[in-house]
Amino acid sequence: MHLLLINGPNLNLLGQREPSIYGSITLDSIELALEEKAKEAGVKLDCFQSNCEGALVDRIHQAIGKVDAILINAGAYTHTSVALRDALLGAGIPYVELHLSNTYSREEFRHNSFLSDRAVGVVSGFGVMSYHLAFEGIVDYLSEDEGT
Ligand code: CA2
Repeated sequence: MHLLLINGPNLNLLGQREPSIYGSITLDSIELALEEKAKEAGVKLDCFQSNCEGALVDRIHQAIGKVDAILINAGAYTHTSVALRDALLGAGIPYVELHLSNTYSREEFRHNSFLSDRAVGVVSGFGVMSYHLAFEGIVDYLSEDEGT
């Protein structure tokens, strides 16, 4: 099983700014912990972060035919990007949308997602744990597929 974790704009600042909203753990340590978890589960995990919409689209295209599923925290692009939606649907790769914060308890503009209606699942509001829950959820989902 091969997974790709994608993080969008500003998530490289994790642990350095606004700890009251996003926590004090850095993106590097989130990725390291997930890589460790993936290793234990016998899963290959690639990680990618960019602040640029086009770079995120390009990375999704590169995953076509190579990756079984994508875990994506698209950051603010979640609420704005038809291009990311088109890339994910065009790639035909199952994906999980995830967020550190509960976007529904925040400003109204964060209540819309261009990704969630076609996601396998959405995890929002559990801080760093959202990444772990998304990982476990998609591994379980893909394992059930393998069994049928
Ligand atoms: O809760 C999430 O994970 C979000 O995807 C985070 C995005 C926000 O636009 C979404 O509505 C919800 C923002 C990421 C910004 O990350 C920062 C981290 C530290 C300091 C400043 C920004």
